[in-house]
Amino acid sequence: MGEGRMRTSGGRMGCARLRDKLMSAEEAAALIPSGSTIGMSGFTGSGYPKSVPVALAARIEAEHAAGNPFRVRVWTGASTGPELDGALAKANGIEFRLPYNSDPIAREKINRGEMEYFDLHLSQVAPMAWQGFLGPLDVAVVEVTAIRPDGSLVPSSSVGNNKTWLDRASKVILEVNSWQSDALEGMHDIYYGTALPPHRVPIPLLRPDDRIGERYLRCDQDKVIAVVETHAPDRNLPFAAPDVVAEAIAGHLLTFFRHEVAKGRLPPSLLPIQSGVGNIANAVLGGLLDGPFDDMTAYTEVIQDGMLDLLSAGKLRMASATAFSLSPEAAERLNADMPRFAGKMILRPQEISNHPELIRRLGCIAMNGMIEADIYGNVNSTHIMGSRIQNGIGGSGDFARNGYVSIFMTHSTAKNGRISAIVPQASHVDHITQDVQVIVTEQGLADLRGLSPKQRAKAIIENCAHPDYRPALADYFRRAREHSYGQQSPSLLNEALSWHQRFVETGSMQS
Ligand code: 0RQ
Repeated sequence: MGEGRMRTSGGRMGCARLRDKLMSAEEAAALIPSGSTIGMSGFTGSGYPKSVPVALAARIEAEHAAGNPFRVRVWTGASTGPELDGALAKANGIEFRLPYNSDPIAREKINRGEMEYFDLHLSQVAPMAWQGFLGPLDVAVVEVTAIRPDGSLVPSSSVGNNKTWLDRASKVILEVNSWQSDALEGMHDIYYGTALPPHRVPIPLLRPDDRIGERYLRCDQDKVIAVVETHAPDRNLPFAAPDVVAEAIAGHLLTFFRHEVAKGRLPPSLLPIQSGVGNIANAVLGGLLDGPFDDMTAYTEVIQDGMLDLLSAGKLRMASATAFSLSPEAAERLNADMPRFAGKMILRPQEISNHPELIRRLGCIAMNGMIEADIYGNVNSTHIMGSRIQNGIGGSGDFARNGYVSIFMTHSTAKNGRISAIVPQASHVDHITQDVQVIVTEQGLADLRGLSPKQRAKAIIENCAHPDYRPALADYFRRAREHSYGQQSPSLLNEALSWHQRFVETGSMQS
């Protein structure tokens, strides 16, 4: 990692006044009172503070051991890492959490009812904070790459809600992480033009590569109570190599894209792609690497391994996101080669990367994973058996409702075939049928555009359901058509959720 691009004096701590606030993570954590609402940086395991949360967790454990209650409320960009959500949840220190979590310890606490969790659209977090809907923000704890001589901040590997946390919080703690490449400087585009109604104006972004803001985060130096130096990597989980199921899903999607281009409904370079994270999403990006589409763009939440490959190969012209989500190898590759990638990537606040106005204007191709879909195409992205949270809705709703075409992907079964991902009725609904246009499993693709509910059911059962479950779904639909109270979306109310109940009771949806 190169040093010395932005430095005038003081290395990454260019501002003398803020350098005076340098202290240990323990000293900084001691400045956070119990009951505080803390806005932390961090999005999909990148750019989250790595030492103050650990020190805070240790302090909380000590307070608990001494019989003193101590819990905090935690807001972030999205998921973070074990040093933040994991450490604080393990210490039983989080009373309330928003807007997205994928940490297994925090997930368990939420599902045991020991932690309150407000799961919301990622585009809405900053506006809701500004509107005052979420209450006051006491402290911001934000990782940055460097502090410049004028006190402005070079953002880290994610932007998330940092602009809002820095502006809204009464006090600010900064972690300056020298592990982050200093070549990140200049990659960010921080838009300060948002306002509350009735003063809102159109956001002047017309193409994914437009720059509409500033390169640095502003920060009121008077609010900074501590600066902590760190040198620690982002979470960077390795990706599993795409399995045959993921590759089959990618194959169906690429056929669909070719078909849409041939029909003139998509341009040859497609439209800006949004892709979720995970095995299937990565396989789709891998498929695009070998596909016929050139000069593509991405307007998305995260830049993952597959996007770096597309950028390297020149298939993807540029990618706009709010964060990286890379495997350790890809992170190393990026850090080593950052200047080459830098001109092709823009990191923005999540209220901009996920903004409904911009997603609609740009015509994003939204591709997201799901837990289950019902035969009418209602999609559940968040809850297992209707009540256990998996992660959260994340940005899937922002992109699904506003995209040019909205695609959901999943294996047709889960838990070794004991669960069907296509069910008579979704046990929880995040995306209503109007927001779901294409469903893809390894079995095939159901193009639901322009179809009525009964036509959708036929397409989903025939194209997407696993053969082990297809006859039972077809039988349910046939009987629903005979006995349902109404015939717009035929349903047998006393049977619609019986597959889930069977799983809860027997460990399998199979009868
Ligand atoms: O559980 O870990 O206990 O085995 O759910 O499932 O198959 O690994 O799939 O990692 O792609 O996640 C919807 C959760 C899919 C994800 C979801 C169980 C399964 C496993 C994970 P185990 P897989 P993925 C853009 C937008 C919402 C956020 C979003 C997600 C676990 O895609 O969080 O879209 N989406 N953000 O066994 C019971 C079923 C199941 C099931 C899977 N039908 N019933 N359990 N599982 N299907 C994001 C960005 O751009 C950042």
